[in-house]
Amino acid sequence: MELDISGREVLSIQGDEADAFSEGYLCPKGVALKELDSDPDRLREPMIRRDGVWHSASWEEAFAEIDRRLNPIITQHGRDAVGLYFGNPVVHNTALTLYAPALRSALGTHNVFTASSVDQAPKQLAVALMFGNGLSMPIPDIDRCQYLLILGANPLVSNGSLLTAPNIGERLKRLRQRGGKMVVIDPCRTKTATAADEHFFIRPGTDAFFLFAIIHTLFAENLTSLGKLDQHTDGIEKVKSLAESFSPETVAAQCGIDADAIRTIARDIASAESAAVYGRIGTCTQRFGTLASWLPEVIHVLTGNLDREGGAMFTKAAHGPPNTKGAAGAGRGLRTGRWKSRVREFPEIFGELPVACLAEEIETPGEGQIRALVTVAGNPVLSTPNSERLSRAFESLDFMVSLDLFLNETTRHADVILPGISPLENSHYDFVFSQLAVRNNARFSPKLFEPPRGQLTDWETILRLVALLTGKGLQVDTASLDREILLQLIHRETKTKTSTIHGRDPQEILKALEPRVGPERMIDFMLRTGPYGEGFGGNSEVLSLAVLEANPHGVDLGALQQRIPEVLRTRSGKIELAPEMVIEDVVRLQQSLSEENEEMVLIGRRHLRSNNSWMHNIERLVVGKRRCTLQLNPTDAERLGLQDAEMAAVSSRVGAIEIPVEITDAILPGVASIPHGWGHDGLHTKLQLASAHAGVNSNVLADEEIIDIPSGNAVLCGIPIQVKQANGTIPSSSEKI
Ligand SMILES: Nc1nc2c(c(=O)[nH]1)N[C@H]1C(S)=C(S)[C@@H](COP(=O)(O)OP(=O)(O)OC[C@H]3O[C@@H](n4cnc5c(=O)[nH]c(N)nc54)[C@H](O)[C@@H]3O)O[C@H]1N2
Ligand SMILES: Nc1nc2c(c(=O)[nH]1)N[C@H]1C(S)=C(S)[C@@H](COP(=O)(O)OP(=O)(O)OC[C@H]3O[C@@H](n4cnc5c(=O)[nH]c(N)nc54)[C@H](O)[C@@H]3O)O[C@H]1N2
Ligand SMILES: [Mo]
Repeated sequence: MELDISGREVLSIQGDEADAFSEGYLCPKGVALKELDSDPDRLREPMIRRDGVWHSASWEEAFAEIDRRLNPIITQHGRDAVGLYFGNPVVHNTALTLYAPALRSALGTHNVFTASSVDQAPKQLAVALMFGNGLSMPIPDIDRCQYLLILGANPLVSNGSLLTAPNIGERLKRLRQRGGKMVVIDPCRTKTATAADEHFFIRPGTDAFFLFAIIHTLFAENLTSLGKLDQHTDGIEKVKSLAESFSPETVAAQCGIDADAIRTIARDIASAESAAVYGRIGTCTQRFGTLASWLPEVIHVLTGNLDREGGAMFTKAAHGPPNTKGAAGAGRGLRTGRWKSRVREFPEIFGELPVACLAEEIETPGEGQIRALVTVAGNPVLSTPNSERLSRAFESLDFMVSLDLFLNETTRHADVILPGISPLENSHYDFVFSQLAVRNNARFSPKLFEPPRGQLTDWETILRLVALLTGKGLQVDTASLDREILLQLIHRETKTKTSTIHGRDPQEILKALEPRVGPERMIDFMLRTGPYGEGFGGNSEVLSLAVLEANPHGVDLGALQQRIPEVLRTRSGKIELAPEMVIEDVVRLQQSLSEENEEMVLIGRRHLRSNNSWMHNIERLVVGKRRCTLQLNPTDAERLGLQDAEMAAVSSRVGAIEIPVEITDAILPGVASIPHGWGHDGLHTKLQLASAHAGVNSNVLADEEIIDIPSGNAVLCGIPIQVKQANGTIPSSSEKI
């Protein structure tokens, strides 16, 4: 983006027309960085809560308080007594991404939770088992694709996510202009569905049936054609036999989609010059999340669209992610279950436990009980299931510390809040989303402003915590700790046979990175040892941080390239089409074929001017028509005796809320939708504007006991609910804004 500034003031923000990737597109939340930066509610000093009252504190006081209260808990009860929750913005903040691992290992707890388990965990599990690494996501090559099937995603509003494509609306328009076809499968006629050639309503939670029926058709009609993938794939016969029982006729009623329509989609995918299937929140956060995330990749393989131009391809990010490291073509695969959650005995995956298990781990006494919690850029009280239980559990903790920008629904339970700095005071390099992008590209955004005097940067804050947790005390030299951490990374790289700096002297590499420090030094190191880097060979043309600094509009590294078999890191060196851990769950799917449908289920939705739970304190993002409503189909509204804008009472096994109704035929009968991230009740928070546009928290209704079994991901789409008229309450005037 392009920012016009004067002194410490932002005059305007707009898209950067010259950017190598964005085409100048900017979403309203980007423009809102100006207000985020100047928001008077944004915390600028550490806060300590004593006897229920918040006090601003100096950094020294805040760290002393953490040392005084957290360390004795660890000494007395062990490292597992501390829980750790990383929220979604950890991956949007370069310093947090780079230094979070140090905090994690300093804490040394098994009780690690992240927003992944209310999001993409099933997809990561599926691709890790199939391709050997959790970040080896096949990305729909939408700039060259000729047939795109979208399930449970609304990229015209969300702009992608596991498919990073700025200005995706324009890109999808071009897909159709060049004769390509776009089909959307969603219980809602979303903005994306409206822009597609075809939209089919689907009953929530039934995508695995639908996808299996496509695969059934591919085999039944001899439409499979693996091409070069054939020699790299194991498990085809297994998939074929599993698909046998899911004919289009068998699943049509469950899905609510015609058998003929399913067959046509299967034939169209098979005959298209290139095709990709993209599933997102609707396919991940549902009861068959892992199956519905695995099956699109099976379709890609069976139709030869995996690793094909215009199909689904593997991005090769410049910072050198794991699927560019080590020996090419095979690896260690995924190991899971190295430890288990204490109460539900859920196995660890990628070193973490499902956040749906967090409350019970705090509440249940015994060895390993969570007594203290550290949250980093997360708002689990609004974002994860059974909010009221979680809120109570947080209140019962002996100690809680949060790294955040705001005093909100989660951090109000903390004893100490350590404020992050403004995004404009942080430099930025996008690790995660450059690994998920539809073009290989890299860019670096330097910080615009110095943080206020005395304010710690995000990486210094984490290193101070690391120091006090590892016995280095309160007075630590963060610069030397930073050097130590980097040296470990360098050592590991110089010991790796396949690295471009194998066998080199770590001190020499460290010296070559001078005079940079902190995140910039790490980024430079990663770029120079990455797949486009110069390997510290002195070639200044090749990618390094200096090159990115000289190219402020970013560097285009080209369209996605074929990467099979090089990208694979499975033990077998093959694509594992039928991983054990996934196909075990097919039995559960088969059983549910004969289950009675729930009368009413809840799903969620997103809005262009809303970002999960935390950007509602910005005027330009909350003004306008009321958005936190219960969408209902007219037939349901009539059956329930509910009028438009009337208050409905909605309840589930775990909670109840009241919310105004919005009647729309864009939603399937039997399905209701509420956006998540609202419910800013204003109690003990400092979010003035958000409290005036409070809305209600849909996750009060989400049931922490209903999870996708293989991944442990929370089910946020397809929650059984009851809806009725509320007792005469009318919406407050502020709600009407
Ligand atoms: N404006 C905006 N953009 C965002 C975000 C935001 O909050 N606001 N959040 C960001 C984040 S963190 C993420 S993870 C992404 C998410 O990106 P998306 O997944 O594209 O976003 P959603 O709008 O939640 O779309 C999910 C869709 O799934 C549908 N759905 C629900 N249940 C089912 C089902 O069982 N089957 C099928 N087929 N569909 C179903 C819903 O109707 C909805 O249209 O967006 C990112 N971008
Ligand atoms: N029902 C339902 N629930 C959902 C979803 C859904 O579709 N439906 N979507 C799920 C998804 S996809 C996601 S990703 C999760 C998100 O879950 P979370 O990550 O737990 O929640 P966020 O709303 O993203 O809150 C982010 C927090 O980070 C803080 N923050 C933002 N930037 C920074 C920073 O730079 N530094 C620091 N220190 N703090 C910062 C904000 O103030 C806020 O408190 O929600 C999930 N919950
Ligand atoms: Mo997300």
